[in-house]
Amino acid sequence: MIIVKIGGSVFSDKKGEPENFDRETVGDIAGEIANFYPREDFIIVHGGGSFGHPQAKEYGIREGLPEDWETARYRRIGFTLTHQAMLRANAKFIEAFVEKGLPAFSLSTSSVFITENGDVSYGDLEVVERLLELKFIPVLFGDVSIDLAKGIDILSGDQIITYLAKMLEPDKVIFLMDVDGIYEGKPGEGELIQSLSRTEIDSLLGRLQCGPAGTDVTGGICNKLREAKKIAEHSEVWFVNGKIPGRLSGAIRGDGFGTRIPKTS
Ligand code: ATP
Ligand code: IP8
Repeated sequence: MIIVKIGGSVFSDKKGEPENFDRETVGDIAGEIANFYPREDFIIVHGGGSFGHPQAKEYGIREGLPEDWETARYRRIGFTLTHQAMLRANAKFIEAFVEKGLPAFSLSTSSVFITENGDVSYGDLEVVERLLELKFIPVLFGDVSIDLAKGIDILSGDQIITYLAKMLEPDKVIFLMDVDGIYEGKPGEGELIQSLSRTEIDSLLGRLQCGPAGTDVTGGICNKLREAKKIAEHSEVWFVNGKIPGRLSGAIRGDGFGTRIPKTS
C-alpha cells in the first residue's frame, strides 16, 4: 500500500487568491495513479493550501476554545468555515480522480480523528481498512479537529500520515511538493538532498532554522521533516515534485528523482 500526500503547494498557490485550485496538475497526478491502480492500493491525503490555511489563521483555530464566550463563539464559526473550505477542496479532488476512473472516496478527517495539541490521540481506521479491502481509494485531508487539550485545533495532513503509517505499515509514503525534494537550505539556494537517513533529520532541522512559516498554520517544511522522521520507522519515505509529470510514478516504482528516506526501525 502507498500513501500519497498531495501538498497544498502542489494543488494551489498559497500566496494567490483564496481557494485557487490547479485542476490540471491534480488531473495529471490522478492519471499517474491510474497507471498503478488496482495493482497497488493507495490512500490519498491532501493538504490545506489556499483553502484551509487562510481561514484557520484568520480565526486563530490553533489557539483553541477560550473561556471568553465571544471569542469562543468567533472561533466556533471559524472552525466550521475552515472545515467547509476543506470540503470544497476535497470535492475538487474527488471529481478529478473519478474523471480518471479511480474510485476515490472522501473521508472527513475531523470525523475520524481526535487530537491532543494537534497530534492524533484517537483514530478509528476501521472504515479506511474496509474501503481498502473493497478496492476503494480513501481520501483524507488536513482539517480542523476536536482536541482534548484545547477544545479545537488543526490536524495537518502530515500528522495524519504519521498515524496511518504507524497503524497500517505502508510500503511507501510519498510527499508531493512544488519543489524537487528536500534541500540543504532554501530551494534554489542549497543543494537537493537525494538520500537522507532518519538519523540525519534532527541536524538538518537545526541547519534549516525551523520557525513559523507564512500563512501555514501547520509549520511548512519543518513539520513535514519532523513527521517524516517518525514515518520512516514504519515505511520508506519520498519527497518529490508533484508539479512535474512522471516524478510520482518514479517514486512509486522506486527509481524516482527526489529525496528518499529509507525505512529504519
Ligand atoms: P500543505 O501543508 O498546505 O499541504 P505542502 O505539503 O505542499 O503544503 P509546504 O508546507 O508548503 O508543503 O512545504 C513545502 C514548501 O516548503 C515548498 O514550497 C518549499 O518552497 C518550502 N521549503 C522551504 N525550505 C525547504 C527545504 N529546505 N526543502 C524543501 N522545501 C523547502
Ligand atoms: O496543509 C492543514 O493541513 P496541511 C489543514 O496538511 C488546514 O498541513 C485546515 C489548515
